[in-house]
Amino acid sequence: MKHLIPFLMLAAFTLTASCQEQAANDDDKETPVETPITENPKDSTVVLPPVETEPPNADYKPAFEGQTRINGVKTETPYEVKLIARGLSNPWAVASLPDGRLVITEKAGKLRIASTSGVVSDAITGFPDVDDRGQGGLLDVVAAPDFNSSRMLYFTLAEFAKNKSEGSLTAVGRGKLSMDESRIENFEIIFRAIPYYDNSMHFGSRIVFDKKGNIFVSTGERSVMETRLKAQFLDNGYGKIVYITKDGKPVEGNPFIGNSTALPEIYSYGHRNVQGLDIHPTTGELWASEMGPRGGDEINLIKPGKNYGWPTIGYGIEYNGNKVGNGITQKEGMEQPVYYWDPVLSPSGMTFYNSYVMPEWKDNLFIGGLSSKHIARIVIKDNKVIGEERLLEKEKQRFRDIEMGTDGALYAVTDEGRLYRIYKK
Ligand SMILES: [Ca+2]
Repeated sequence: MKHLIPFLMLAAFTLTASCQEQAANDDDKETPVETPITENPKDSTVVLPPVETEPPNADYKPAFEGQTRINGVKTETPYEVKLIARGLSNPWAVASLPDGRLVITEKAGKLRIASTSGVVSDAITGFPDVDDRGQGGLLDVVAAPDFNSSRMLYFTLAEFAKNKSEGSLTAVGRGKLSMDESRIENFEIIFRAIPYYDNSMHFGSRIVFDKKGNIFVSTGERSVMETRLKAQFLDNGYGKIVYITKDGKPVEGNPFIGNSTALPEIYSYGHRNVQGLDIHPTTGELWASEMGPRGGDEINLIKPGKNYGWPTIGYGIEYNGNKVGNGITQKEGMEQPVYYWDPVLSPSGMTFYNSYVMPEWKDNLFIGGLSSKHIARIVIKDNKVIGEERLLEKEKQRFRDIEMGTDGALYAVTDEGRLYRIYKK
């Protein structure tokens, strides 16, 4: 399916193709026109050099070919990028409602609903006080699978202890969107990643429903040396992915049920700060993006009971230049990332693409990059990464979250307060 083209020809192709990604027009708020689908799926036919050209932070070697710096790819289907809203206040998550509109959290503790043309509602209230210092706040949101009848939305947040001096933790809460869409009713916490800790870092915090109607939630290890080691122990909620029912209870069959020293909600462990989660549309498996230290950002395929290695193994170094721990990248009993970046992507929210609108993107993974200021398009085949592309680099935004809309468009929010729509031209 793939064939190599001489690089001289590639240069010409790249120049033409780059014009497809239009500069966003800040004043353009017109309703986009939907394009009827007339074409068959295209094969990815072009193989480019790796998108990363900067030197790595660490001199570690990958565990297998293609684990980092995979060849570049370029989307051939013409698409357009529109800035449809701006002025959001630190949006952290964007998620679809069944009617196609979008719910967007703002870190300080507000929710808004946006139309696909970018008309944004007033703030929806009804949340408890959140710890919005640093990386905390009202974080992820997702609609319950039965939202049309239940009107339930699920959230993650940094929840303060009753005594605020004890700090905060990653919690999962839920509430009902009132009929007039002005407030969240009967908000309640259904899960807490214990214990509380008083800092403002590494809350993890993505939430995703699976086909059974259960919930995966990621947590962080709270960053400091004292807490990061907890990622390797099962008696706490730090650096984990948990699997819970819609009522916050451990799912029957969870891997550590029956282990008296383990929390029964834990599904996987040894994570640093997983800020992206989604379920592969074809395989049904859970994938995660994980923020590493300096270098060492990862994509992981999550399996029950597995240890993903942090802080014992990894491909990054400390921000001060030291090794992390003993500076090893592999250990028996610990999972290798499917893919890693050095230097950083700074991955945040992510979504698999699963619409007929852009057949070329089917089952591709789109990950928001923070310090890297682009969206990474990752092509996956047989659970291996086979291509990488950078999207929206020209926008120079910190991409916090990305969602595939029910209309087959991609929607992305940025720390700078923007909402983008990416759609077939
Ligand atoms: Ca890892």
